[in-house]
Amino acid sequence: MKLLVTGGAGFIGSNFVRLCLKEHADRVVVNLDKLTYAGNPENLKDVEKDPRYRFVRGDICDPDLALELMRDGIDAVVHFAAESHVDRSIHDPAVFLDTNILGTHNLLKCAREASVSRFLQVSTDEVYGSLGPAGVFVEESPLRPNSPYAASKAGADLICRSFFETFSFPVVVTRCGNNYGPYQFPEKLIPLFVTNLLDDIPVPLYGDGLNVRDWIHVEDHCRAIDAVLRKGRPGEVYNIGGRAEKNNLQITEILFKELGKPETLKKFVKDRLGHDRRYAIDPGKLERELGWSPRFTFEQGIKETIAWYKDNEHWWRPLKERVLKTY
Ligand code: NAD
Ligand code: TDX
Repeated sequence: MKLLVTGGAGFIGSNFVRLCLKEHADRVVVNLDKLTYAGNPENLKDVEKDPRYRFVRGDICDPDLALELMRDGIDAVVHFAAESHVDRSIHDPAVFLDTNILGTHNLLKCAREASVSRFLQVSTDEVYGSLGPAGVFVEESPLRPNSPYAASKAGADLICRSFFETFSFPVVVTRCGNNYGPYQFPEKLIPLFVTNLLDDIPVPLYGDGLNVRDWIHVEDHCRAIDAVLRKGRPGEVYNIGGRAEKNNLQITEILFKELGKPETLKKFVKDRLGHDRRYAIDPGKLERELGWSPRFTFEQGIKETIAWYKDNEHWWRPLKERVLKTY
């Protein structure tokens, strides 16, 4: 199977490309990535010479390039490329609309033209909006996105839906919770806090620190995407989650304990605008229909992740500079 992976130089995309090459000898992977501030060829250094892997630097909004790549025997598109950071979308929404909505439409249009037989849209639980203290997101939950990022992903999901309903184009959509693991850009909560603490720099907790996210190890997310790619029903949405709800203060306490750091490094700061209070995902459909289940508990996954950042300072140190320069 020949895959076009978009955004494969980012956090989740690079973990997915590595998993594909390692576990599926029959797979060829073309990685289309613009290398924005979040894209990093270092993430796939270990596979760059693999004859089954090809990197193409380019924009998913470029119609000629996308069509040319897809016409070169692509069987399926796995679409990760996106602007992905909520805080940046509050600061400047425009690029989120260009990449996440128009870019997705461009890929769908080209994939349809090239008769690609499967298109997997990697989406997020944030399209469902925010929950109160009870309840979970199911695939039928209404889309109520609150940040420009979430709205742009919801827009992309709906264009995907329209391609299935209108053209019978075989699209599947996955919606996952918060990922953590190796190669995550250090602007997101866990890698930001871990790398700050390793340098004895205070960690900024937004608001009261009680916002809840549903965490999943990136490898479990990638295995779920792989299951949907192989066995998911066209036109369907599959929620992905690790049943590991934690508030930000609990995450912070775990990191402080694991790294042996003093409470004085904990700093409450002004809240994020429109900060969603709680996400919780029911991954039951994926478990029942496709036989997926997570391999990592949060406790095991976070220990391994902290160890990875400790051992890979050469990877994250230059990116900390980049976080500051690109805002
Ligand atoms: P990331 O920001 O680490 O990586 C995004 C990648 O997309 C980068 O390599 C970047 O260079 C590339 N890219 C951006 N704009 C592009 C363009 N116009 N053309 C080509 N490439 C472009 O993001 P991530 O955290 O790995 O997220 C990947 C996908 O998964 C996104 O679609 C995101 O919405 C979704 N998602 C993320 C999470 C999470 O917790 N990180 C959870 C659920 C869903
Ligand atoms: O410095 C911080 N302090 C803080 O308290 C940062 C960066 C975050 N937070 C809080 C905000 C959230 O409640 O931590 C929580 C997690 O924040 P992020 O890591 O920015 O993730 P989130 O906004 O939940 O979105 C993530 O999960 C869903 C990804 O960035 C999205 O791409 C994905 O769709």
